[in-house]
Amino acid sequence: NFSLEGRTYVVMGVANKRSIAWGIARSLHEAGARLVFTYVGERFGKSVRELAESLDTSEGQEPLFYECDVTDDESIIQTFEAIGKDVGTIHGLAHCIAFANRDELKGEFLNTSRDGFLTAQNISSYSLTAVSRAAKPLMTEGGSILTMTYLGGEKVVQNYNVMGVAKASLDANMRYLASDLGKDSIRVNAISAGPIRTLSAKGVGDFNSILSEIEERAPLRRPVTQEEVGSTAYYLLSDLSRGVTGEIIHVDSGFNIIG
Ligand code: 0WD
Repeated sequence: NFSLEGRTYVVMGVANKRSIAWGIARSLHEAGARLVFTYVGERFGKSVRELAESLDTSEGQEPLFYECDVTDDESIIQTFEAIGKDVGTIHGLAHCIAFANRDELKGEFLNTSRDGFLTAQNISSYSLTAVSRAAKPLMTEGGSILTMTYLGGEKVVQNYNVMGVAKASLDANMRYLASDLGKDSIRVNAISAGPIRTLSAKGVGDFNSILSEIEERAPLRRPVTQEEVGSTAYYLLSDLSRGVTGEIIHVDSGFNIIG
């Protein structure tokens, strides 16, 4: 029985209905999970509340909301303390957060500033370490942590630049966390999603040509959807994947195998 009824998952990074985090949230919701959302800033707070209200929730599935800025250690600690007080045990967490300055997601990587480099690493990679540490005490029955990565961390993808280096860091970060947390029955994995048109994707230079290359060259000849990422997230966050940790699963229409 791989239903998520009676289980609670934290979903971080729903900005709007196009967010990958929202695809993951819907998939967990359909499997019966209770959802805890974190957001940054009141604008996204309003948006995630409106979205969550559209979910048809049964008893015990009522969503909860917390503001959490992952650049701030105190904010992370307070958020997870509050979640612990309100729901007790959590069974997993989806980390769907990344940021880089828009002007460094185009042109030559060579021009990346120290500040821009550190910002991308801080929000897009280190946050997984800090959040996992804060979430661990709530995973008293073991758990599953999921992050979102991209091919640009494995291979050079034009314009992805500083974010590619942050994703390479995130991938290693995920593996070291998997190694530390395995003894507590906590698994840590990543989904490497193909390009999906979201708010964050808008910041990447010439995103349209990245998408059209998928249509021309990926084995499935089409981009993936938030729902497809959601299905694999359900697999990784549920006991279906109980023997899997430290893994990156590509949900990318097979694009990563093409040379
Ligand atoms: O093609 C794509 N869209 C892909 C995205 C392909 C492969 C991977 N990904 C990754 C992204 O790099 C990211 O890690 O998936 C994750 C989710 O991204 P998304 O769904 O594409 O983007 P979006 O809907 O914009 O959500 C990212 C959110 C932020 O939205 P904005 O637009 O404000 O950057 O990350 C959150 C925020 O909600 N975020 C933060 N959360 C807490 N503290 C912070 C912060 N300091 N900064 C950004």
